[in-house]
Amino acid sequence: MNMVSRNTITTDDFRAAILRHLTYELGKDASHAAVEDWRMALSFAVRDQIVDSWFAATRKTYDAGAKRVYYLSMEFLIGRLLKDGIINLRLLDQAREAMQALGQDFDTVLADEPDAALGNGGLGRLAACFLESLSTLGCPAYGYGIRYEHGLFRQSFVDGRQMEAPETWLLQRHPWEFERPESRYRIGFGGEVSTKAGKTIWTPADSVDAEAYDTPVIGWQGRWANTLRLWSAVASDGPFDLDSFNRGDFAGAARPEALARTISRVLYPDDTTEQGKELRLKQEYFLTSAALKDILRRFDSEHDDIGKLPGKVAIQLNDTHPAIAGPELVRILHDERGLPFEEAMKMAQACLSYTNHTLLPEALESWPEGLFGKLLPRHLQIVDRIDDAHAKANPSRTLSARSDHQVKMGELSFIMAHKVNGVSALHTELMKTTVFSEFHRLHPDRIINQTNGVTPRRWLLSCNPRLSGLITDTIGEGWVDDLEQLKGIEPHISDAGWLERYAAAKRDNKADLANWMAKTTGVKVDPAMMFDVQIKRLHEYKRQHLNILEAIAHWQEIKANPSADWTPRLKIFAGKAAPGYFFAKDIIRLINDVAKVLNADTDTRDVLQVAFLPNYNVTLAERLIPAADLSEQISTAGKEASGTGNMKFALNGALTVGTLDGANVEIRDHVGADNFFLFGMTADKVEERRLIPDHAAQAIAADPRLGAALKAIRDGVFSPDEPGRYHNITDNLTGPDYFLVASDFTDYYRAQREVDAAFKDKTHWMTMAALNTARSGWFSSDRTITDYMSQIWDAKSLRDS
Ligand code: NBY
Repeated sequence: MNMVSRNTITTDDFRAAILRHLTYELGKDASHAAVEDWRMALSFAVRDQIVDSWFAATRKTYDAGAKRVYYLSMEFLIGRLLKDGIINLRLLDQAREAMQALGQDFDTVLADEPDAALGNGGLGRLAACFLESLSTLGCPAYGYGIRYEHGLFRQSFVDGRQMEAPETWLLQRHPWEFERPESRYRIGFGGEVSTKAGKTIWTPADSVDAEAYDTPVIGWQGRWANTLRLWSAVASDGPFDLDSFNRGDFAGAARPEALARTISRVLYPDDTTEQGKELRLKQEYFLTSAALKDILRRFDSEHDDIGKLPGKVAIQLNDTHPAIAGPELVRILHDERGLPFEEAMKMAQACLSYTNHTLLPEALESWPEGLFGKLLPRHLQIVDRIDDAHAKANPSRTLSARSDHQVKMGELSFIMAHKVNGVSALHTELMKTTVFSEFHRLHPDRIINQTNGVTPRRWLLSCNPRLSGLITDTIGEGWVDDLEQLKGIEPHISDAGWLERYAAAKRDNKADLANWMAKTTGVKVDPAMMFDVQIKRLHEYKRQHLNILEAIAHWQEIKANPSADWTPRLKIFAGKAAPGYFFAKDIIRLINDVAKVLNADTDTRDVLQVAFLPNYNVTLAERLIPAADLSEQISTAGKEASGTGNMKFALNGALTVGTLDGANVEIRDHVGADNFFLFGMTADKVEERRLIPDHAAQAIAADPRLGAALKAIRDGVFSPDEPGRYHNITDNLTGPDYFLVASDFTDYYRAQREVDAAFKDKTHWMTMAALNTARSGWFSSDRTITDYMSQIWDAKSLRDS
């Protein structure tokens, strides 16, 4: 491994490059430049360096005639890119020094960058980590997505309630992308299907054009760069209708363009599913069709035998959102290129693979056949032929991509993929026994597990410089792209001096967070408190309400005995609720109301506080995770497919309080059961428990603390101006309680008191924290991607060629 810790460009040359961009690209004089101008100039100077290795990688791929991986995803939650680029190019020292020499505060310039939130949560962030690992590993790859004008909404609170405002990351110029007007494809919708001379012809009624924007994705040490290609929708027939314009109808003249652009206007903010929304299906087909056209154009430019396609092209479907790729590829190969149907289908299957991210029934995509057929008439016919071919080759007819007048995208993806993967060991086993059990019996080799991972460049090296500095001091920097090397710190943990340095990094990170919170939210907290963090989308299965119920019960216990030796704790929440998910929004408001009462209570506030930070995004996660003592991973077992935040926390030395769900199971296996606070029912027990009609009532009767906490909510202790405000929540938790909050409460409360006791012994706590860091190397997305490459894509690294 290359041990040079600094890029070879000099600070002076780099400074000159920044000034050159400021002057000639942005047209600004240094004495009049604003922070934004400096950020752009710095970004362009960094980008120059990226472009060189980007071209080199492209050239190598062409020269080798190599297979490429295409990652199709409706979401890429990339966050800020400037620091990421600087770190991977090892330009941190030069960039800091150059900005200083130019009289600019480096951190202020970095903080000026908008957070590109082109995703909802875990699925979108996973796609971003995967792209970075693909580049680090030197695997030729493209990410294909949509260039949403507006990403995930901005969240604020008014009287504790979530407010949504449009997100506007493109208001300023996005310095990382290159517009590619020459890469433009026509995407058709609707219309008619006819046959002529034995050939089927689809004549769409409407169309929009997809225009490409490329962002280079640089890997560690700048040794390889791949492309994230995002599609923007524009009107097929030019920017405006001249006839209308000439008649003086200016609004009408602009209408076609406005209509076309709607397709890439905004990210759907629902992290389960937007069932049956026509625009959503249009977006899915828009992405998929543009990507496939681009893939085949690239293939045709290098090869003249379509039979080679599976050897040169691997297409990964990030959940079912791009599942229309199955029928679309068959349509192209059969209708347009004349392959026999079954051969076209086999070839498509050999190229395609599918990742499942959820078992929640309400999140499995299906489309009413009327809507589907109206928008994609030819594809509906092809879905039926796919079903016929599948049924002919296999004994069972019950397994169908079309049933109950719906097109089932999970089933369709399963049939059209040569590999189907889950995202944690438990989730993959549950796929085999629940949603895909019959398919699994028919195709026992198709389902495989690929436990998720996270990129250590962003989620340790960049976000936690204090800890990564200590690690590099201790074992060198090989860990950055070989994370299992973290094991090398384990022998040092018993050294009191070393452990003190580990503890100091955490302490300083917490102090930074406390200062930042005081500055931005006015909330004053003592960094000596335990920082207990739950950050993720709001969802009943993730059980933020279990966490706040425990806070209430604990508060009541402290109030009854205020002078006891309580462990001071700050509970931090952050996360967005889908705008139409009213129950989740009630949970946010409840947490904010509880925070108001607890934080004002002079009897208890020295030992228990609650803060809900607004507008959770990648940047906030990078700030919170290094400062966390405790990571809340408390989903109802069997419901969280994997989780990836759980991995980031463990890596950064937060201990987990968690259920045996998703990748928690594997985290506990790796870090050791002694260094993990386990509670709650297993997935099997959850299913059993739900069969008891009054499971919630029984749990409440058995635990007076739970009853008292629920009563306080119901009586309006946290909403005195409107006592009934949370009856919807209490009615649910005392009644159906599908996610078993009440039934898991008692064991959760017990585990939290164990956490309190453990936190008092600082040496023991820090030892456990450091063991979490040392043993989390397996959760690198480099490991995940290496396994996808060999087990799914049959793709090779070209980095060292
Ligand atoms: O994918 C998440 C899982 O919940 C989490 O356990 C896992 O770690 C992560 C990566 O594998 N799923 C997720 O984030 N899903 C979405 O964001 C999502 C977004 C849109 C839609 C459905 C799900 N949709 O139907 O529009």
